[in-house]
Amino acid sequence: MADPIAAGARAILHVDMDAFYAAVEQRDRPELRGRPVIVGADPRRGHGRGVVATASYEARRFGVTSAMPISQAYRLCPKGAYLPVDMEKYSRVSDQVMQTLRRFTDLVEPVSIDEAFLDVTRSRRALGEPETIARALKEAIVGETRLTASVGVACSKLVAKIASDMRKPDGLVVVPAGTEAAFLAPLPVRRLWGVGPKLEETLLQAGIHTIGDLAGCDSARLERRLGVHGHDLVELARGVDDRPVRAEADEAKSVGQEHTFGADTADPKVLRATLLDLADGVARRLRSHGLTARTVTLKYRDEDFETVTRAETFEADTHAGEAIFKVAWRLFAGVHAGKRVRLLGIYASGFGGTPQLPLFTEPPSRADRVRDVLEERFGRGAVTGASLLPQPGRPGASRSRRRG
Ligand code: DCP
Ligand code: MG
Repeated sequence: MADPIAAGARAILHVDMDAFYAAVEQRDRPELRGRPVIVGADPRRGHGRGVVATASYEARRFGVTSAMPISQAYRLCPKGAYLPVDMEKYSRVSDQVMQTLRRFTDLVEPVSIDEAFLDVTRSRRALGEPETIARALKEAIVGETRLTASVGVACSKLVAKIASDMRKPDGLVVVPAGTEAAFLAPLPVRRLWGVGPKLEETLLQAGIHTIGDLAGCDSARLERRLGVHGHDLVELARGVDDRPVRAEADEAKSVGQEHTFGADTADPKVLRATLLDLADGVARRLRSHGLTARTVTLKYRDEDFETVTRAETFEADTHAGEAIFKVAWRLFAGVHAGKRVRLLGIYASGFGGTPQLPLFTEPPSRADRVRDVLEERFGRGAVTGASLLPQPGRPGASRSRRRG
């Protein structure tokens, strides 16, 4: 029998809906229940084209998986029901699920369309043990949406996320405090957060197959061998992960702008230009409110709907487009592994909120001032991305010519 999560530790839940798109379709079309359902067919391009977004568990028995070409799925499972993606509907259901989760705590961090972390440490007095909360939460989701979710309960995001995946569908896995390392040890290294295909290969070549192998490594030696991150990796393998659950409410206290691409893109020029444009927009909004910001947050969503946010704090407050872009670009470089990007956003927060020019920050650069004036006169869009502004000697402009 599992011990309850230790009283002083954090209680983190990871919730992930089961076969999400397919489950929504089976819910809405009873004739599809119990049948293999494959979502991702593109009716405009004929059923043989496109990739599988997801497959119901019945279809997975035939070997059909996400991201597989539809044509291959057809060969494996010719009797399946092939449906187009109805993004609007799934987004609506996703909102409903997130609302349900927020009844259990304010600390809900959605990470993709069907997945979220919750920190219920402070809900325990009112709602009971984390496992009790997890059961109530699963019931609430079924009650509100008639869909099932799998839940992992642990003291960290890393372990909770791996746990939610262990007994899908409709699973509940609790990893008691102190048993993280033992829980992780038999799993393959690729299950660890941050281990992509390239790093996996390097580790396998070094004879490190399981997370337990990794946990037993000397981090200094590993660091020499891998170049970087050795220490962090070994810590993660031992189940040490202090990342906080970040509620989206943070975004409300910030000035921000997002852009969803018409078609997902990996074109570095487009991505860079978009970030420049977003940084510019955020800087302009800050200036128009007389605000400066201390923290820049990048929101990044890839073609698989995986969403990450990364933040960095300045030494001094700023409202300059260039400074915001520089940080956003650095954060972007840290998360972008080459997948196609669906959405980018930049948020500025931690306001030095006096509605006047702050004393200790640089005044707006000449380029920023010029742009504000032009746009006030001619409207938004009168001036294009910062890199296109013809200002000789302006760092943003020359940098873009060099790298762009
Ligand atoms: N998705 C997609 N393309 C991918 C992966 C996922 O479009 N390559 C979409 C469809 C999924 C949804 O995102 O339904 C959620 O992704 P999950 O990885 O959570 O997969 P499922 O919820 O479908 O199945 P599981 O029960 O394994 O979580
Ligand atoms: Mg899911």
